[in-house]
Amino acid sequence: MTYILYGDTGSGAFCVEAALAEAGAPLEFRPVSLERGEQTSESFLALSPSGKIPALQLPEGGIVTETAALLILIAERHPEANLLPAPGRPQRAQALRWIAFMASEIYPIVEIADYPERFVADHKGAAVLKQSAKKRIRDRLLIVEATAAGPWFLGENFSALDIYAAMFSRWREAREGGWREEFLPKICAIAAALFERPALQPVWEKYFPNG
Ligand SMILES: N[C@@H](CCC(=O)N[C@@H](CS)C(=O)NCC(=O)O)C(=O)O
Repeated sequence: MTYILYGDTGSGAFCVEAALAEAGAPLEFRPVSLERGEQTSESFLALSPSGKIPALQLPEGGIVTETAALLILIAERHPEANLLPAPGRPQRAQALRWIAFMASEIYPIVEIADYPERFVADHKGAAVLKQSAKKRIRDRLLIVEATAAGPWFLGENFSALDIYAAMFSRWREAREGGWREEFLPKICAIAAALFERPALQPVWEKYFPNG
C-alpha cells in the first residue's frame, strides 16, 4: 500500500511528503524536474493537466493534486497522525480556513513571481510584475505570521498547518535578503521545531538542504 508522489526537491511536494512521513505511510518518490520543465511533458500532463506538482497517486489508484486537498485527505486517511483537529473540534474550522488561505491567497501568486513572463509579454513589464508578486506574497505571509498562535500554528499542538506555513517561508520570495528571519519569527521557530521531529528531519534535508 504505497503512495507514489510526483514532485521535485524544493517544491510544494514537500508538504505532501512531510505529512505522509508523519503518518508513517510508505512512499515512492518520482522526480519531475522543474528546472528541465518536465512538468510540461505529455506524460506528466496526463496526470496533472495544469502542469503542476505535486501529484499523488493513492495506493488504491487515482491521482490527487492540490496541496490543500492533499493535506486534508492525508489527515483524513491517517487520523492517528493527528495532522488536523478532528471534525467537530473548535480548531478544525480555523485549520481549514488557514490551509485554504495559503492555498488560494499565496500559492497562485508564487506562479506569478516565478514565471512572470507567462502573464506579461515584455521583459520590463515581467520584471515589475515579479516584484509586485513578491510584495504580495510577503504581505500575505505577514497575515499568516500574525495568525500563528505559537509555539505551533494552532497553539499547543503540531498540525499540517505547521508543515504548510513553513514550506511557504522557505521559498525565494520570503527568503531573499533575510526577510523571513526579520519578519516571520514565529514561522521560523515552527520551521526549526519541524526539523526536530524525527520523521520530518530527512524530508526537510531532502527538500531544503540549505535550511
Ligand atoms: N494549486 C497547486 C499549485 C502547485 C504549484 O504551483 N506547484 C509548483 C511547484 S511548487 C509548480 O508545479 N510549478 C510549475 C509551473 O508552474 O510550471 C497546489 O496547491 O498543489
